[in-house]
Amino acid sequence: MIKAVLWDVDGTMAETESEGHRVAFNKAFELNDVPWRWDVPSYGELLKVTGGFERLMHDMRTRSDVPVQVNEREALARRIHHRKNEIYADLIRSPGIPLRPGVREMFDECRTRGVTMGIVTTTSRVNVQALLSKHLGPDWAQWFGVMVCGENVAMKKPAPDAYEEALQRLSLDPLQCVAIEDSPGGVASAQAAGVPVVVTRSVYFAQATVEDVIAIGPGLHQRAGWQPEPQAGSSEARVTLDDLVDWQSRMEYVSQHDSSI
Ligand code: XBP
Ligand code: MG
Repeated sequence: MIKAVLWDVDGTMAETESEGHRVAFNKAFELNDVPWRWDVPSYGELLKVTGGFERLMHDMRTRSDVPVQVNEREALARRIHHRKNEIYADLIRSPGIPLRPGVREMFDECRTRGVTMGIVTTTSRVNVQALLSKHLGPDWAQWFGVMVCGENVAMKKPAPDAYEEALQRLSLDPLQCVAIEDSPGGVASAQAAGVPVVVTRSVYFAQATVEDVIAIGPGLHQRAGWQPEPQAGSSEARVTLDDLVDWQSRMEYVSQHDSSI
């Protein structure tokens, strides 16, 4: 039996990247009087760099209209990133971004059946707070037995640090857990810590190559389109905790390769 379900946040719990973080970054650029804007496709490329601050620093290295001094560049990036997170929290409050379908049901099922949930993310804690307080109410943190965010680790995903930290805090072995992820970086991070991974495809990583996961599918809300197929005979229309347990015990590793390259 699984002891803990470890959740990624952005892309997995909610589609927060395009209309959340990206829009907030663009607004923060505007308010900081810089002419940069990230459109939907180019932000998809930038998502290969995990962590909003790191993503911004990476993008700034490709631009000529940035402070020459590294410390000034970094200070500007910190200012913009801080403002971005404030704007992101406002966006999450209103108009809001829904949880992906099937996520709330899996949260409820884990709680009812006494399976610990953990948050393992490269995003900042304030962003998790904004999203989950909106959807789960003021006691949202009590839903989770552990929370590891970007600021809690030396190396963000795809490094294993975030998952290793969560396992250590929970005193669990990797094979007592399942990670739910959407991105290749997140998958790599969980795998490097030895945690079996279930992938729910997100908008930005719909095509991305994913290798050696225990299941991959379009989302927790439906049983169709999953590989391996969920077990027969469920009365539910969605993926359930029993399906996670079943995939975890079967350990039939599956891969999907990017067909666009
Ligand atoms: C995804 C990320 C995050 C967000 C921005 O995190 O890479 O960096 O895009 O967050 P995950 P910050 O999928 O692991 O939840 O600006 O707070 O870094
Ligand atoms: Mg993600």
